[in-house]
Parts: sequence; structure tokens; C-alpha cells
Amino acid sequence: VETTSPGETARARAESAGQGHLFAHWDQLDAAARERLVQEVDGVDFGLVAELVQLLSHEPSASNVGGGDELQPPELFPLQRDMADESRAEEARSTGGELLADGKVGYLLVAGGQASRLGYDGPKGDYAIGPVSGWTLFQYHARRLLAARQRYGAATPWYVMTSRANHDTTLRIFAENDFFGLPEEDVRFFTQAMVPAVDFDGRILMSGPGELFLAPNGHGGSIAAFADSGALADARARGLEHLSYFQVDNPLARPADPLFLGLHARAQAGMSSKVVSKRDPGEKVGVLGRVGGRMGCIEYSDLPESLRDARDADGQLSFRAGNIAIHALALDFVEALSSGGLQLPWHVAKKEMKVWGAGGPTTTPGAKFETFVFDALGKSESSVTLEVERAVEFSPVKNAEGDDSPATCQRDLCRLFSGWAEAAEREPPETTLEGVPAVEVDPLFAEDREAFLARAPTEPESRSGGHLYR
Ligand code: UD2
Repeated sequence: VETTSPGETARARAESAGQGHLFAHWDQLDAAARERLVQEVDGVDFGLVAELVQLLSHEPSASNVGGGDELQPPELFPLQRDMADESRAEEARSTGGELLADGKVGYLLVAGGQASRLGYDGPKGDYAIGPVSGWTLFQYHARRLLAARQRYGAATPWYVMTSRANHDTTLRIFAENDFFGLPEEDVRFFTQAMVPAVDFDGRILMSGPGELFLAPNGHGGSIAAFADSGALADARARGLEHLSYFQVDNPLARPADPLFLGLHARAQAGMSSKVVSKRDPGEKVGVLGRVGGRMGCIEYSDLPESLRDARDADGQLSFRAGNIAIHALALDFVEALSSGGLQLPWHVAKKEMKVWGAGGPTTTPGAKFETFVFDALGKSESSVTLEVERAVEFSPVKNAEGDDSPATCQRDLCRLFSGWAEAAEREPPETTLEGVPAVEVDPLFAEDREAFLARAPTEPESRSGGHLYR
């Protein structure tokens, strides 16, 4: 009886999909490398790859908000509030506080990205960002969640999305740090799917002689992966109703915000967003808008210049609702979105890629494919857009230098915290960071200015790097 080896089956599948070159180096691979290649090829959805390749020649309008000129600014729950807004805010805070105290909210952190622009070799969450403390992004997030636990007394789970490239390291970091003080059973990891990158002829690229060039499928992959990994079932079993979604790159993210969660829940929204006013037309954030009654987000690279620069009567940017990638998602919405597979549109990123060619390492123009979680906004019947203060809630670490870099983030943290210290009439430290007193406040010490003022008589720890209130 003739049997087919797994290698032959995988090769036959690849060949019939026109991707036989994946086995070009087979003869040079040892047994372990062959096994790994077969495993990778087995994981490829060649039907999906064929669909993605179609996008190379005619990508449909890159966002779900259509052509662009019908885009309308979104209705905001504004930062400047009149009395009616303020009383709505009060009610919302109390609803949100109840949801948090009743354990109806889970946290969802997306940390599957590759930190390539930052040029950091490791999970971005492990990057030390605390200007005085040296705490990492993961530590910052964990301390905020611990603070929320103390405040609301609920055993709220934290779902952390990784990708294959950083999953093991992320787990190790959490374990080595005793889950940053959180109970291990309340921290759950799940991994997003990967998709192959291709060249402009639609051939899947290789990153080694026996390795496919695979890239994470974008943060939109969090929705399907949340369901497929069993996290959704876990969330159901725990009685959760909403997820509070945030990105690893922003140490100021406040996942336990009763106002935001309350507004979202009271509007019976499927998915809601926080925004800040864009600081200038060129800022690299997506903008939220409305098309045909539905919310959407146009990625900065897709926003036509005429809209990007448009100003309204009082001189403000018309499309200034900058997406800071903090969302509230109803669990029912997540479930509807994930049943029947990932229904988010694919975006193409064409770039020069470091690949393994016929003769070894080389570069070639190619394309990666990603889905974006904010494309789900268009599928939400109702959606709240809450405007928040940039200085308090948004300073991401994206680039090694320049805008949105560790330097700007640390400066922003010091600016915020030294402002609190100044309001409490505390002596500033001698050390400064780009002219700003080096003051840092542990989220466990005080989550906001008000809480800080209430605790202000406490002395800071004086370190060589500045003052740390903890
Ligand atoms: C994102 C938004 C932008 C704006 C900004 C706010 C996109 C495409 N653009 O810009 O509109 O809201 O953030 O900060 O999102 N991630 C994964 N898996 C992936 C890809 C990304 O987990 O496959 C995570 C990543 O770890 C990071 C976050 O998503 O925490 C942001 O991803 P990005 O750096 O690709 O997005 P960026 O900075 O272009």
C-alpha cells in the first residue's frame, strides 16, 4: 500500500495553488526544518491568499466609509460640556461604575504587533517607559488594572492578544513578573492568526529557506482570535457583557473608565470609541466619521488631502476626531462579528521586504495584509464617540525618534504628573526631562488629578531620575 507523507500532501496543496516554490529549498532542509515547513504550509489558507492577491491589482476603497467626500464629522460626546451633557455624564459614570463593580467588563489588550518602527527587539509591552520608575508598558497597564481592581473590587479578566512572533516571550515576561501582581487566573493570553506576505506576482514570500514570510493579520484579527481561542466562551462563563479594548503602545490608556463604558452601555452600542482632537492635519491617527448614518474610521494614509486639510467655520479641522484606538465592545457584538468568520475588509501595505530569495537573503517589493478593528464600527447600529483630553489619555510609543517616540511619551507623562504635583504645591525635583520636571505618579497611587490632590501630603520617592509618587 502506498502512503503519502505529510510533506508530499503539503507540497501537492501548494503546487495546485500555484505556490510550489515554497518547496524550492526542500533538499537542503534537515528533518526538523522540513517538519516546520510542512506545518506552516498546512496552516495556509490558499483560498484566502488567492483572494488577497486579487486586492493587489484593485483594492476596493480602503475603508468601509466609502469614497471619502460623503464623509461627515461624527457626533461627539464633547470634552467641553454644557449642563445637559454634564448630567448625562454623571448618569453614565454611575452606570459604568456599576458595570465595573459587577464584573461585567473585561479588558482586551492588543499586543501582537511587531514593534518594527520602534526598532525594539521584543514585545513592545516590555519596553521601559516610566520616566522615573523605569516601568514597562506592560507594568503601566497592569498597575492601572490593579488600581481598578482595588477601586471596584471585581475579579476582572485581562485578555492579552499576542502573535506567534512574540507569544512565548510575552508569556515568559508575565510569568517572571508574577503577572505584575494580578491573579494568574485572571490574565488570559490568546494568539492572533498570521497571513502570508506575497510579491506582486502573487507568490508567497519566504523569510528563510524553509520558512514562509508570515505577518500578523492586523488588530482586526483580535475579534476572530478572541472567539476561536476560547476567550469568548471564558468571557461568557464569567458573565461579562462588554470588553474594554486598548493598545499596548499607550501607557495613558484608561481601560476602566466608567464614563466611557457607561455612555457605551446606555446607548446600547455595539462598539464605541474614544477620540482626541488631532494636533495637526498630518498627525498619523485615523479619523472617525460618519457615512450614511454609520460610523467608520479612515486610516491616515487613506484620507484624501482635501478632507485632511478641510477646516470648519471656526478654523478647526473638520475631520479632527483622531482615533486613539480605545474601544468599548459589547460581547454580543463581538460574538455576532466573529460567528461566520472574520468579516472585516483587508488592507494592503505594499513595501520593500527582506526575504529569502532563490540565492539567499535579498529584498523585494511585496505586500502584507491586515484587518483593522475600527472597520467593525460600520457594523455597529449605534456607537458613541467620546472626546477625551490628549494630555491625560494619549501618548503612544510608535517610533524610535521624533513624534510618538519614547522621548515624547516620557515628556508627556512628566508634563501631566508634574502638573498634578504643581497643583498640590509640591516642590519640583531638580531633574528635568526636556525642560519638564521629572515627576511620575504610579497609577496605584492616584489615577487622576483629583485622586492625586487628595493624597498630596504623601512624600514622593526621591530618585536620581526625579520624583516618584507611589
Ligand atoms: C494606529 C491606528 C491609527 C491610530 C493609532 C493610535 C491602525 C492601522 N492605525 O496606528 O488610526 O488610531 O493607532 O495609536 O491601527 N497590533 C496587533 N496586531 C497586529 C497589528 C497591530 O496586536 O497585527 C497592535 C500593536 O501591538 C499595537 C496596535 O495594534 O498595540 C497598533 O498597531 P499599529 O502600530 O500597526 O498601528 P498604527 O500605529 O499605525
